[in-house]
Amino acid sequence: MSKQAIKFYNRPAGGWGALKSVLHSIREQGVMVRGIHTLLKQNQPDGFDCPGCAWPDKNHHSTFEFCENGAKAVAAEATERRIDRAFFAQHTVAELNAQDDYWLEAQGRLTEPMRYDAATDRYVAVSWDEAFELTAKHLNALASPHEALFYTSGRTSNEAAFLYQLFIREFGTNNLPDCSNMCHEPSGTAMKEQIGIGKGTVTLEDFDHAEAIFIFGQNPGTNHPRMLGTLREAAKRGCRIVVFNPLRERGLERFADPQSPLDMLSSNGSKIASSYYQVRIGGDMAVAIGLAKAVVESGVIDADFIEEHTAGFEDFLAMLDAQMWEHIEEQSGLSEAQIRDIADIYMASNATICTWGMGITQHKHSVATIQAIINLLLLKGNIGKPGAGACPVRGHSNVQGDRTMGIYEKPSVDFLNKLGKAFDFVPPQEHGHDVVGGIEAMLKGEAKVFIGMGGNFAAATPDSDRTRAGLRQCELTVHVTTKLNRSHLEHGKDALIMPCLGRTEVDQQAGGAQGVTVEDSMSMVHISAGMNAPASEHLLSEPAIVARMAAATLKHSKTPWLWMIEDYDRIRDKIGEVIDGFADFNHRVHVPGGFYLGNSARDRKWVTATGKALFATNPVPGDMPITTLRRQHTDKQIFNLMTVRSHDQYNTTIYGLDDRYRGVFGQRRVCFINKHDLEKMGFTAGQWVDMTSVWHDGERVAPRFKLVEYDIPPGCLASYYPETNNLVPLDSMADRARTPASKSVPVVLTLSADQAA
Ligand SMILES: Nc1nc2c(c(=O)[nH]1)N[C@H]1C(S)=C(S)[C@@H](COP(=O)(O)OP(=O)(O)OC[C@H]3O[C@@H](n4cnc5c(=O)[nH]c(N)nc54)[C@H](O)[C@@H]3O)O[C@H]1N2
Ligand SMILES: Nc1nc2c(c(=O)[nH]1)N[C@H]1C(S)=C(S)[C@@H](COP(=O)(O)OP(=O)(O)OC[C@H]3O[C@@H](n4cnc5c(=O)[nH]c(N)nc54)[C@H](O)[C@@H]3O)O[C@H]1N2
Ligand SMILES: [Mo]
Repeated sequence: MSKQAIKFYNRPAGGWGALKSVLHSIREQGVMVRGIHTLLKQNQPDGFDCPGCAWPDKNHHSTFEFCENGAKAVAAEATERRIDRAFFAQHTVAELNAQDDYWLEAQGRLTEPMRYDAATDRYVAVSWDEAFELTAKHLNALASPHEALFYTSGRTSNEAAFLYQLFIREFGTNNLPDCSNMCHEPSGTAMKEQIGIGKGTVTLEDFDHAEAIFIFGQNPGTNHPRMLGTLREAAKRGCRIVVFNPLRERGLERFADPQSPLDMLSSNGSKIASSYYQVRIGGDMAVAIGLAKAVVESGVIDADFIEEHTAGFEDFLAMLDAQMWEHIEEQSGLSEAQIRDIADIYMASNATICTWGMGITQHKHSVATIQAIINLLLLKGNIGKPGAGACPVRGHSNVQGDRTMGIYEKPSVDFLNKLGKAFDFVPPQEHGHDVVGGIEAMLKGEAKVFIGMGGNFAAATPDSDRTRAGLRQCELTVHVTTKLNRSHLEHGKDALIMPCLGRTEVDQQAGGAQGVTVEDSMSMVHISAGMNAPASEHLLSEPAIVARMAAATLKHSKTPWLWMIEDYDRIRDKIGEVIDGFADFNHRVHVPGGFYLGNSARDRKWVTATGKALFATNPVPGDMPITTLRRQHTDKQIFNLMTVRSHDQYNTTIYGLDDRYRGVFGQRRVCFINKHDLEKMGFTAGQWVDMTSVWHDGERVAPRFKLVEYDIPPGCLASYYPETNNLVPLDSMADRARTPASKSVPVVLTLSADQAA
């Protein structure tokens, strides 16, 4: 572990530092030989899909694509460390719960199913049959199937997800909250309404043809490192790359590609962003509207496209006309002149891609912001032509596929009808709970059983104290999981841990070793097969866990659950029957590289109410939550806090305590703050502060963060998730999409009572 330090980082992202870090994580997990062998099978036609992120790789081809954080994800799964019943006998749950997330993760892979024993406050071993029977007993004892919540995190394969949603719907509910609710939900909501499909319209090849790429609210150097390789190629061709981010993120400035000897030998790597705009937190909507205003004024639009393919243009023009530059400047933090410069880049480009991440989606106005970005693309016909399009960059490696498979609390009638027909049952029609709704239902005692297919619900969700109280009130919590995490310790009255195989491991079933499939951020579907020996002989695959849980619970099901999992081709045949675009699935998925699912908007087929792409007319918000609060509390200095990822974490999984590119070492409890704000508050860098959120229903506190002076706009702060999740109020969320607004948390800072290091 590194010593605590704050050091300015001025080298490019990637480079030797990344190589060093990979070797370090492999060594740390004790898996030198196996680790390297495993890495060589990552994203290969005969290998497994990287569990790191959802960025695609070219045709799943056979040259080794290096990615530091993908390597960390793999090393973490392939670790030699194990926790078994002896481990749980040594520690009470209260003791384990006093440990931090880094420690919990570092204990290694879970090896056998465990059940909570209240008498000793310990987890004790239980057989799989007993675990499934206990789950079935609780589920069948509920007054209504709607009293159960079934969460999904986005690593779950298509096959497991398909079986899981089928089980849940045969059980009788659409309560399928998932990590998407906290992630790209607003992208789906916004795009479905405007262009008729909630997925990105570009493929990786489009990045070879784009003349401009606009990157909003994303930190690929850490979260999608392979994207930097793509951006580097584009930059080298002369493509203009414009970045919008309150923080100066190193990976977006310079990158040394470990694949490139020249980059590795130069001390400076390659330049990525041609221009970098430090917008104010939540200011992107104002930027996009300002850009549209400038473009329309100049008249450089694609009039034929607008005429033939869009609706709502007149209303859109009227809305733009009513927007005042003063208001746009104030909200965006950029000047009119800067916005006009960017508009010039946009107008000069014949093919522009806009990408975005959590810096856009995790705000109150996220849906409207994404719609403003889509409006901008529509103005120049930048959807459905080579080198152009909308690119929401997904997080979890199969989060998009899970949605495609029906992990959704608001399924369409058409989907339910097909599912019911294929499996001869009547699916429930009423919409279910999303993440926030599920937490509220637990707190009201209306949800009593929580089942988590992967993920870490207790840590990833907002308003941690409340969420955890909700989980503790449940009759039963069940977690299908690979490693120990907070959610197993903030458990229900009865609780089960069901350890499963990871993606790098051989999944042996009656019909032989099985592969599973995943869909990346650009709708490519491919097969993934592990090759490591399972971490323990007691592990089951996710599909097997779902099938056995379903068989134990659903006494009258006509679905041949156990037969389906003998050979996953059988599951895929059914997927082909139910899900659009998956006809002949088994045949197509075995073609090396997989297949493209297609995208209607890319073909300029608009599956919307009007049959056209829609210009949305949301104006620049007059009521940003932070502004309203500042007006109401003139006695307080209210900051806008964004909760972001460090370089050494995967969501709630903490791999290490460094955030190399931001110069933070050996620690995580830091708060990035502007120099002038430090002066204004009379604070100095290195002091400890407590953060208290300002909200209508009381205070929430996160104690002790070290102040780090940083290049960030005034009034804005950044700190890591999940340490700050307790500050995010449950009802602070995106309009319409209900995504927790974890990138705009109003907080005040006070010096901590204890200033000792
Ligand atoms: N190694 C690693 N890889 C990951 C993950 C991980 O934790 N670790 N997580 C995965 C998941 S699930 C996801 S969703 C993705 C997340 O990947 P990102 O979308 O990159 O997520 P964040 O780290 O939350 O970073 C958001 C970025 O948005 C900026 N930002 C915050 N607020 C605003 C704003 O108002 N406007 C603008 N323009 N920018 C803003 C922040 O400064 C930061 O650079 O990564 C995936 N990949
Ligand atoms: N404040 C704040 N909160 C956020 C965010 C933020 O930016 N700020 N980001 C949000 C986003 S974008 C997301 S996607 C969510 C993430 O929320 P989740 O998806 O719920 O959280 P993860 O941390 O990715 O889940 C990690 C756990 O997954 C389990 N796991 C790992 N691999 C496997 C596997 O192969 N199978 C199974 N069954 N389990 C596995 C391990 O036990 C590990 O502990 O968090 C959200 N929360
Ligand atoms: Mo995510």
